[in-house]
Amino acid sequence: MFRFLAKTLASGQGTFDCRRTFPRHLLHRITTLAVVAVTALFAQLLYTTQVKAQSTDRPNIILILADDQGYGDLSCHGHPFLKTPHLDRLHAESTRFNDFHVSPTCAPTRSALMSGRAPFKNGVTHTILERDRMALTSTTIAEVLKSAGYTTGIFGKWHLGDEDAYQPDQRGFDETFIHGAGGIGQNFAGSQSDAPGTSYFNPIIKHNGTFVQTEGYCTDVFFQQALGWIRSQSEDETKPFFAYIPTNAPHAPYKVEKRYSDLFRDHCSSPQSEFLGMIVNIDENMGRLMTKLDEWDLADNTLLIFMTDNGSAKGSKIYNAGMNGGKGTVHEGGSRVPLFMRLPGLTNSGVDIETMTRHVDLFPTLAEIAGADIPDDLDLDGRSLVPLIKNPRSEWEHRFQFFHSGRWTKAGLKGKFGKGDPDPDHSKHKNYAVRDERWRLVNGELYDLKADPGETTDVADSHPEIVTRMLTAFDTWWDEVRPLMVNEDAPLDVGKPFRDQFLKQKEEAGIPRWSPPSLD
Ligand SMILES: [Ca+2]
Repeated sequence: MFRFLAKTLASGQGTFDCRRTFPRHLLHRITTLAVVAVTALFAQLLYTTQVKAQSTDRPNIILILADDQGYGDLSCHGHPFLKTPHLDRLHAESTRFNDFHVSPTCAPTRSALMSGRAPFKNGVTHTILERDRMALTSTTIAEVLKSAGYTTGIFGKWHLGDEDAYQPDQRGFDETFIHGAGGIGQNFAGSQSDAPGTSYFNPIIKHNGTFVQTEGYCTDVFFQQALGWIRSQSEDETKPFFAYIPTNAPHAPYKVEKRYSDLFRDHCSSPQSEFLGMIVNIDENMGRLMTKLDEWDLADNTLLIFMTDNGSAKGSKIYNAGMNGGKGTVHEGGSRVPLFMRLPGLTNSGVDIETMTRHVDLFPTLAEIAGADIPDDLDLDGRSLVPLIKNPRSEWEHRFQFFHSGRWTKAGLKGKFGKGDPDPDHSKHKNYAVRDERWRLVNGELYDLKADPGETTDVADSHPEIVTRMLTAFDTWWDEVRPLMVNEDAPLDVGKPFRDQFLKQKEEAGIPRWSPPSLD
């Protein structure tokens, strides 16, 4: 019926014939029916478009951040014997940022990711000694996403301050399931000290302010909890979620079930075999996550991101994808890490973006994808990656990126962290780097990455004008960040919140067992 009417309307000849053959009242009736049908068709089309727009306007966001896994620690990046089939699948289905850089160590990268600003501007100049605390004036991406209606959760490592005011529940996260800084079971001068007796197996976790005794391997526990939360959030289709899953693995100490490290018995010795085994376990959890997203019909409306927080801690000497340096260094291998992004309808499978990008870019990127307004007074350091995602060859204005390992001495402290010169300005030209699309200036040495990606030959003497331009930009940057290092003189006698709260709860109420959410 509808096809006939559409055909009749579309054909001038048909309409003319109708006028000649059909009585007027019948012709009028057919025309009315046709108008109603076409209107209904347009309404249906409009509705379909609106539904589709709604589902991609505010996609769910899942951000996986592995700890200390480098660019080379993946089979899709050419590793000679490590197999990561699930991350390889995500790599194949993603837009890949192949020249993506973070900071040389942990807390600095996390602060940049959360705030969209250079780590030093958040006061984060170290991973310990209260210098991991992200300034309370910083606004987090979780807060911005919440303003756009997102529900937010963190599952794993926060490492931006253990004191209550610095904890993620005060920084925009609705659901928190975390261990203490810097890593599971760690203990340093200052507030850092995880719950006593915790470990990579059966870790004690602070879940929304209450300590629970979990059962299982740390990475498995974080993914299990995150997946349960994702599933419960997905029941409300009107409210998108942001799940941040920063794993503690494969950070030291290198503890993992023997069946994982045994995979590498013929290739390398301990602790490299455990390190790679921890990555295999992460890969399995990535597989479980992607399977569940498919099963729960969430994959099409979820931005899935995988990245890591610094260069490889234990893998760079086995395979480093041709780069120089690993975790903690300001060479390429210290900061260049994987970044895979998958959101059907926005990203495309197997697309490579070679433009240099940075951790601070993710804040404006996620805000744009989520349709969240960034407050006017936020002075962000990054740029949205959306134009590059839409067109990998889009115009991209030249910019310098700056790297500094920080970690200078704490004045008055006994032991190795108190030895040396505590003045940050005296460390300005130690362990720094400046990058643009072609060059990397590393502690005064200049490398032409186009010709020499492995940074083997210093060409500073041949290009003094490039060195001068990069050093001038670095001076300007240092002058900008230096006044914002608010944690330099932070007192260390502030108690140990994780330890103290755990002991208090144990005494008063006991430590309940964790109830793993069912995923079936
Ligand atoms: Ca790390």
